[in-house]
Amino acid sequence: MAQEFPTLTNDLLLRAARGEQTERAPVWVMRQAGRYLPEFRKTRETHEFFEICRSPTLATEITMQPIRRYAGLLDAAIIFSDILVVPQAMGMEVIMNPGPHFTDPLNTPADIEKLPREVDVEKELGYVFEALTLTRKTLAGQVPLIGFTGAPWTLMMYMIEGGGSQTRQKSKTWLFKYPEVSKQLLARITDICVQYLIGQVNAGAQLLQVFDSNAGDLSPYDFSTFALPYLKRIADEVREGLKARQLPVVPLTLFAKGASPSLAASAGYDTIGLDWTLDPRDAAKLTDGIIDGRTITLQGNLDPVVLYGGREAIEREVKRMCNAFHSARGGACKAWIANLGHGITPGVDPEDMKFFLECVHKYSAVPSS
Ligand code: 1CP
Repeated sequence: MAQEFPTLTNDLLLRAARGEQTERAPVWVMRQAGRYLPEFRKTRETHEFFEICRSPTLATEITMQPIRRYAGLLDAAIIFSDILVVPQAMGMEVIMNPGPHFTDPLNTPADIEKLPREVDVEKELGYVFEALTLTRKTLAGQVPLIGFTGAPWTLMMYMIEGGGSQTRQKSKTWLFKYPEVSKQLLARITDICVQYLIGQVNAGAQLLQVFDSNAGDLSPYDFSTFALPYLKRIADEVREGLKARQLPVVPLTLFAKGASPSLAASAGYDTIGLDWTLDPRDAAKLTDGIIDGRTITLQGNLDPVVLYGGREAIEREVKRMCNAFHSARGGACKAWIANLGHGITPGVDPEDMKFFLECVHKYSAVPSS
């Protein structure tokens, strides 16, 4: 049964995620709690990255930083954590230095045997659940709280490469050389993601996002073989698990960066995230009706680098984005969650981020006449 939390006063995000028409587009930004904020850098001076993730008070504090700074302008909070807490829960050591680094990545298929067969998600990731519950209470219903996980393929890539990588050569080699072992690994990651996401809703998450940030490294065939089945399993099993536990069946978002929108949409999520290489009008045509004839909500998709272009460029490009999403929906503000096409980067001036949010408020509303 769901816990009791303060009533939500701004449900714009949830309405847009359900495909509804909204008075303006809800807006949030991937990595909104991050290094571009001086208050975040200050906290990081004295606290190591995963120490923050593991401390419910610190994680809540960081999650709240952009909500406080941009009060009334942001329409969602996203829990401060990282996708790499899942490999950590599977017994792998990850340090942030300054990017993620695995001390002992998977090198050969035999290394999979070193991973535990069963992972007690409640025990290993209970600190994320505590952070979600504390954040949800601290938000006091101001805006909905987003929970997330990395997608199986993206997590597998990190577990094999041992960190960020340009070519993904090691991890992609596994797909071609050891396809069956790769599928076993992907299935094991999927099992954990499912339990982890259900636990997040139990703890207070009101929408869930799956980050398949490395989807674009795969050909459409390989995406269909090594990413899609697991993404589908996550959507189906999370919904079933939520129903079985009498928890709210919250909206699900898939951000499969670089994947074809029609393939991504076929995974069955309520919302599909778009990067800036996609025209929203094309994406709407490719995704509409793919699942049960319904409208799939789109999220995105301003190029994050626009935020370095100065006020004139930000205003111009936000207007262009709004026009594109409006015309994708026949002139209405409907089934659209405004965001950047990927995470906000560390050099952005927080005042320019504020201006971006103000522009979305101003230009995403469609006059009613
Ligand atoms: O030292 C620091 O403070 C590190 C910067 C940082 C931050 C702020 C990292 C390291 N992770 C995060 C937080 C984070 N990561 C959030 C917080 C919530 C938010 O405000 O959005 C989220 C949702 C993530 C998810 C994440 N981590 C993704 C998926 C999203 C994306 O950007 O594609 C990925 C790929 C990661 C791995 C990761 N963690 C950190 C870095 C620098 C990276 C990317 C490394 C690489 O591939 O080169």
